[in-house]
Amino acid sequence: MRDAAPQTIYLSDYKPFGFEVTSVSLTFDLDPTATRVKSRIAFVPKPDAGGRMFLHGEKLKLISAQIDGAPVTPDLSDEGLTCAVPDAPFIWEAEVEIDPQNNLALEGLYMSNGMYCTQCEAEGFRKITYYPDRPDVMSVFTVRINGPHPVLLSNGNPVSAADGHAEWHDPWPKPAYLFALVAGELVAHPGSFTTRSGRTVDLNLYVRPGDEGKCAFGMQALKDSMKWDEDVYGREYDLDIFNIVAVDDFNMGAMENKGLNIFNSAAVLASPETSTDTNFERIEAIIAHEYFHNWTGNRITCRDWFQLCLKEGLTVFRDSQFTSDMRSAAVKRISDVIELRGRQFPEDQGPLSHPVRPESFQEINNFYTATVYDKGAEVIGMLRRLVGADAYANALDLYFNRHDGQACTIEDWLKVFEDATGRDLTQFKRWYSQAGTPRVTVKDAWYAGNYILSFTQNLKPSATTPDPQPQVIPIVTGLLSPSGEELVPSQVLELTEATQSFTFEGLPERPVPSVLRGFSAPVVLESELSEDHAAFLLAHDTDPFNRWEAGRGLARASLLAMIRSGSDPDPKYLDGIRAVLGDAELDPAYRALMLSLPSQSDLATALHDAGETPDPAAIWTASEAMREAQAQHLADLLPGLYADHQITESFAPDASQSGRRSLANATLSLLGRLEGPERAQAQFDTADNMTQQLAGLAVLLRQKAGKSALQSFETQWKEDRLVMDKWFGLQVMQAEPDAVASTAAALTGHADFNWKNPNRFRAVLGALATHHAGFHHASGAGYRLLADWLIKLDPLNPQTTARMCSAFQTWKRYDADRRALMAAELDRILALPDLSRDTTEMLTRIRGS
Ligand code: B3K
Ligand code: ZN
Repeated sequence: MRDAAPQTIYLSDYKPFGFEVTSVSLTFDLDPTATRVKSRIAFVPKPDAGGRMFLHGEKLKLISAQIDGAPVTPDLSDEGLTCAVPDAPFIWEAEVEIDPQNNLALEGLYMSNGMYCTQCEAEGFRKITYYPDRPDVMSVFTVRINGPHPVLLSNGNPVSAADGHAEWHDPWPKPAYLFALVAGELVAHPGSFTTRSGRTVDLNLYVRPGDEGKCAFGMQALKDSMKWDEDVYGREYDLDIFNIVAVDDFNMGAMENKGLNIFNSAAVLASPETSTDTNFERIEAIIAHEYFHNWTGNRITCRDWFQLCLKEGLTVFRDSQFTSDMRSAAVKRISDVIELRGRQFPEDQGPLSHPVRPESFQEINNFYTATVYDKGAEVIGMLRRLVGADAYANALDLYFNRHDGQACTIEDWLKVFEDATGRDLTQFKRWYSQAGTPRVTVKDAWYAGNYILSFTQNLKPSATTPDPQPQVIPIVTGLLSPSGEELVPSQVLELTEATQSFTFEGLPERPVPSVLRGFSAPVVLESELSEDHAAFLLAHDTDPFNRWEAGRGLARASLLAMIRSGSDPDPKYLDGIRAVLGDAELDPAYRALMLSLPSQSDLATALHDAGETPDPAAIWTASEAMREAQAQHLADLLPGLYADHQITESFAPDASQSGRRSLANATLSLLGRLEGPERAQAQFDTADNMTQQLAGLAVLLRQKAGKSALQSFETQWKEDRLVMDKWFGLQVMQAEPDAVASTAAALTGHADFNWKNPNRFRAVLGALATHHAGFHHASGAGYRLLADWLIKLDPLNPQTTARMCSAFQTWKRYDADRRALMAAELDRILALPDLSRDTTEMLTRIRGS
């Protein structure tokens, strides 16, 4: 039965563990259904240890336990064991049995395609053996693995290996969540990296036989990341070996286990024929992210899980910097902001809203959120903007020097910045404790050569932040002359009060402001400036982000007017993007982004913000009409743009080629509306890379001319599970709203719909949830189908189920009929007697009172 009153954990209740752990030695005798784990752990009681010790442990069969060689009989519960212990240093030994093959939650030790692997963050180690499974307990691990598999891996450096066993030693103290073990028939794609101090590190990317051809890109991304972290952060790798393993069954993207990163195969395997440009860029970023965790997460870890943003926000910020350096900074910034608005803003403004550092949780896995990760990274970006790049670099050096080997808090992090810069960060800290997206309004005034910008900030009270206080908001602002020159270059205006004005003196004429350049703070900016002003910035702004943002603002305003009153698309917007598209000096990737429209759920958010009830069908119709208008308005440019951005040289997944493909494919989709499907069919038929093939297929599906292409795609790729995930997902994404639920339902009946695999599950049901007009179809069929599948998945894999519940987080925005339909599905799931703690917490928060 479900726990009637799930336990809530509070940050304010934090207490250190009563013992030091000075060494851990583990021996695994691998067996699919009866793996034995022997542990030998050296504990040193702290003065107030109190003679009893609690160790976490879940779903373990205890075979034996000893203290200093004498058998003990601990008290067992569902959460772990309690045992009387000496008040002097002692050795704990235990043997447990676990069942990896039937572990379908993919947490702890489990099996994927016959291979053993682990996922311990956040609290999975307790499913492997009894242990103080909390991040502030750090220790040195030695691991022996006995098993017949050719590859036996764990953390650290190899000590010995022979037929049937391997031993690993990790000299760096680490929390248990960074433990990893892999065993199986794997092949290595090897590499090597020489650190700046001249040490040689062996690199390996381990994959299933058959995937060897998909490793080269990931290996290069790893080397690039290692070099970048040395060059930019002065951080060198610290073991003799760095292994990455690709696994098909994985709940998220990847995991930064010390020296043994484990990756969802979708987040590491790449080849031109099977991966899109978007895949390549994402893979490069995730490899960097996990590698960067070696310092920001592993060497310096979190004291408790409330501090998750300490490692995640910082590491996302670092991987964004890396991608900006490797590719285009402007394109990366725009993509990050699209992502933030698409995922984090709805979370921050709905029932799942929580501070970047939450203060309570029931299931920590539910807090690996866009707020902790992406807003957490924005907070670091603001800090860097406020103190400046040099002071940021000094503060990071101090952070690494002061806290290496420690489990830290946000207070430690901010203190480093205060000590390095002399700045008081008391008010800045509110970014970590207050939930919600601040709204900033701006007004301007002009008199006698003075130009005044007045800002107001406002944060809506919420359950976790009932009495919000003003935050420090860095607003990067520049002023342009009426003829489009940069009159006052970008500077940081620090908004600290609820209302505050900034005056620019001695200007020859009334300037045109460009506010919140580079999206310098994660806020909603409401400007009283006109659409002429936006059109001017779209034509002239020197800040590439704000130039794009001006276009996006015009598109949004026009779409909202079309939704509300059926008006025509705004010619100012269409003329503006026409000028940008025709400017061959501009990066093609940037021009492609100019063509993209605000997502339909973003439009729903905007309507909701304005106090209106979004109608998904009307939003769909307006978005389609705007696409048609783009196609008509750019008709004469499109064939040339398509032809000029074809690539004749051999495939490279770099920023330059992918930008050209992205613009060509954006024009292909518009051309499809003007000309019919022939051009897309030709591209599909002749494509030698997945980006082109999939873009061709998408247009064919949208034109309802994709039947034979779908079949030939399936025939060509049926053995490639990652490509088949795309095949499953695309059909749902490209369906008309009326057909989304039935298409998804039909796909769940396909012989290859292996729903226990999270990638395949997400390919179909995740696509359903993100198709705004399809999921929110008035029939309620989308809601029902998703709920049916969440009900089916929850008993096996609570983590992925709970994560996908967020599809319902905006339910209260919609009309009474849709609200009733969604509430009924939420209640249907919540009524299940054995619903997991993960899903119960998510749905209870979403449903509200
Ligand atoms: N730290 C892991 C995420 C673990 C999620 C556990 N539910 C991957 C990452 O952020 O790098
Ligand atoms: Zn991370």
